[in-house]
Amino acid sequence: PDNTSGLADIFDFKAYLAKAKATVEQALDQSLVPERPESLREAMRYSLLAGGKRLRPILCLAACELAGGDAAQAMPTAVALEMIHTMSLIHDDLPAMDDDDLRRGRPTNHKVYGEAVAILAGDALLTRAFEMVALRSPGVPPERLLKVVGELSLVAGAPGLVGGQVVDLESEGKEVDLETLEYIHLHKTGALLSACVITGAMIGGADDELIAALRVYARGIGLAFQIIDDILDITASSEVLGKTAGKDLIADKTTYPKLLGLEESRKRAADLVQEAKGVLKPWASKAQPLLALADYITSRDR
Ligand code: GRG
Repeated sequence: PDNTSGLADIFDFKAYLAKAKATVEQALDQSLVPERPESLREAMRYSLLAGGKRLRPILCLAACELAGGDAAQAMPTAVALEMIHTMSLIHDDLPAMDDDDLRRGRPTNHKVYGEAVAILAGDALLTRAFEMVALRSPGVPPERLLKVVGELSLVAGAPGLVGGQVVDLESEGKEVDLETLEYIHLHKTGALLSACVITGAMIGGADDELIAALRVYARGIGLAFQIIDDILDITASSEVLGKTAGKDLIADKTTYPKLLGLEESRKRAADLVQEAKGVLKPWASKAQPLLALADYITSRDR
């Protein structure tokens, strides 16, 4: 039935999220078979199946449906996006980078399997991500898959996550300006979030107009996501001096609240979300999951 009026128009986001998360968890669980050697498979599974909000795959599936596609066709790409996200977290936690002992409430990958295996598990997840798209996406026209591979290669590499991480590392202990801070966030976090909706939409057969709107949407929610992250670091640190917050205070990391103040940061995040939602207006009720996800990202408390 067409959800265009009356009570049927009330979108049950909680149910949507729970269902999407469950299907994603199942697909992630099935994505690492067969895998040899067993020790590598265990290290890959340890981080890939460690929980997390699964925001990236869910954004991908929602964008595919918005574009008129079948979400099941985008699932291998949704899994690929979570693999890239997970490998970036494994590598980010390494002693050579952030040197973290805990991730998602558990010991980090290298703490359990050692640095060499953690690096290789990350490498294997990154390459498996491309395999998911190129070789494990039945039924999707090859020209769409080629576009998805292109998009993923841009956001994972120097023009995306890796570039953002390098600028972040180079900025450590320095006062950076708003432009540099936004560069870091747009590359480290925004690029992959953007790829989620763009690749999902590509698989669903989106036209240029929808792709352009989704790029604006994704930039908005990506930056808002990071501003909220910075705000949560501060508010959490004033409650309990948690590990991340404590470390950030010591490293004197530049954050939005530091540059703009807490109130202005909150306002900036809210404005970005409004802008993101605004561009999807022409797609009306079909955009409901993405509209609700934009709110969810800014209302989260962890
Ligand atoms: C991709 C080739 C390649 C290399 C990675 C290490 C690195 C280069 C980049 C670092 C990227 C990084 C750690 C970005 C931060 C991303 C971020 C906002 C993580 C938190 O995301 P949530 O809140 O976490 O979605 P959950 O646990 O819910 O998935």
